Amino acid sequence: MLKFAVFGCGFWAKFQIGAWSEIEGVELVALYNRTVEKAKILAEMFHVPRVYDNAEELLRNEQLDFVEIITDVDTHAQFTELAVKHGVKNIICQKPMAPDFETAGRMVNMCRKAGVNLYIHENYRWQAPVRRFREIMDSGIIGKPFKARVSFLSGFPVFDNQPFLAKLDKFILTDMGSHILDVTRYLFGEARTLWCQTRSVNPGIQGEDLAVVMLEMKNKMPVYTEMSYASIVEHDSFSTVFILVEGEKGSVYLGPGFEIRTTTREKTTSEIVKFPGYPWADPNYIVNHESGIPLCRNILAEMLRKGRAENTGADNFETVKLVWASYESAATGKLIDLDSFKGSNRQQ
Ligand code: 89Y
Repeated sequence: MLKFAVFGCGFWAKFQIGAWSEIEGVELVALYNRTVEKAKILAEMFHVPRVYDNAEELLRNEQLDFVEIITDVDTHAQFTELAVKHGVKNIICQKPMAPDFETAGRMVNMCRKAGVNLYIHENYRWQAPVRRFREIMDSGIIGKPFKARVSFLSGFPVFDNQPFLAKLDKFILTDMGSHILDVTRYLFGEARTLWCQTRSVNPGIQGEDLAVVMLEMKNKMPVYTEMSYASIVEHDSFSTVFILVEGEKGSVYLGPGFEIRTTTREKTTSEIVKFPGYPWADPNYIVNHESGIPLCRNILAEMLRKGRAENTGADNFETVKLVWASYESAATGKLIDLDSFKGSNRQQ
């Protein structure tokens, strides 16, 4: 039985704890939140024995195999450092890893030097339709892929559940770009260059709510990605992603209703990807919330030395790099070479 604690009891905590509650072999022993009342609500819901409003006290009192940090992004580094100092050997941190590229780099290095495993709770690549999409693509039925589009266009009232998102200076690329660009890496490997444009469309929000990122992958594929919370479209992508990949022998399209359509010169076949629902999950986010379960299982397998985790800090740093290279490109109008991107020299 691995014992763990969760730091932060905001909107996403319920769903990440919900995912762990479906998994054998782990026990959530304590919750921390600045406002302890919020921790008490989740403690009651998930039968967690102890709550704290002091993170150091929690770390002093509890014997932990791992912690999961689900606090505001600005505090991820601070809680990571605190956990490292208290000898926690496995740290899972919510995406986006950090509020900027440099801090993410520091977190990865700090954990590496301390011999601590850092994992990032980045769930979109674990969504059932995305996993199935990759299986079909890898089966060879469409031949060698040569081009793709990864698209998230939504008008979902996202600020109702997560009002702080409207106050972020950097919004959609950090919030959704982290997912969309990570799915792009999961499906097509690393990128060589990117070029990005951003816009702010919704009135009254601080950051950008539209971004278009054009990548050239190292395997030479051009990949067009787009993300928006300003879109009024017939088929809203919330809370998944639509993907089209074209290959020499056909194409695969993941679209509305979790339907995957595979087209060759002979025919088009269709399958609807099915996955279970859970009482703790919000039906509007169901595919998103469900994906926490395979993600947590994968990290647990590595902690138990029974497998390799995909979402390591070092791996996710490559996604973070794409996010911040996109901001750099949007600000300068330049194509960014990713091998030489070391962060922005300009004042952000
Ligand atoms: O914060 C975001 C996430 O990770 O998935 C959807 C979301 O809740 C709003 O964009």
